[in-house]
Amino acid sequence: MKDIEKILATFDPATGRMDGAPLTQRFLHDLRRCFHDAAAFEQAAAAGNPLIYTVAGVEPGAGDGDLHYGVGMIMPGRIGDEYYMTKGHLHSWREAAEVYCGLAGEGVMLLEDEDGGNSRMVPLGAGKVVYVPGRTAHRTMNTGTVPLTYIGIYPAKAGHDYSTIARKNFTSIVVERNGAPAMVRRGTKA
Ligand code: S6P
Ligand code: ZN
Repeated sequence: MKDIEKILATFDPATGRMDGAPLTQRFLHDLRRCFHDAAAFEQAAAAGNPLIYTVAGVEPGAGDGDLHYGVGMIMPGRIGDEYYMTKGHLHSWREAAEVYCGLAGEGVMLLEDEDGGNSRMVPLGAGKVVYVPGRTAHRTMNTGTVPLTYIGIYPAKAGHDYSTIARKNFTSIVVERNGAPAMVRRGTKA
């Protein structure tokens, strides 16, 4: 059996910080070309480089049957009408699915078939579990006023493909409309 350090982890559901786990931090300048409103991005990026999200990652093993997981935290905020969000990715091993459990705060996930033909916005928050099927690009947004925290659990072999998203971005965006999140096609006015 694995050592207790690999079996048990302790995290703070309010902040997403986990004892002893490496923390990836993404700042606004890391998210260039993710947001649809380029002018709003440049204005915000000129004013500063705030922390947008963190992921505390746990990788207990790398075998065929192993799992990895990460506790994510996204700050509340928007660039123009678009909510703070993750870069988003496909898994390098395309068949790899993932389970997200919301811990605190309010948010949504944007799920898109790899061919971009089908987009879906799914709520993520305390009491919500989202199953992300294989071959599905996924990006997470904080639509609330406090940090959104969640845990994502995925096969150790999944890997992360960020380059496909960097090249094509998501077909849809999630924006604030009348105080609520709405999914619209990129490049259209809703
Ligand atoms: C990993 C899982 C999450 C994300 C996290 C940050 O497969 O989906 O832990 O890594 O939500 O998003 P991103 O797109 O920057 O990896
Ligand atoms: Zn993933």
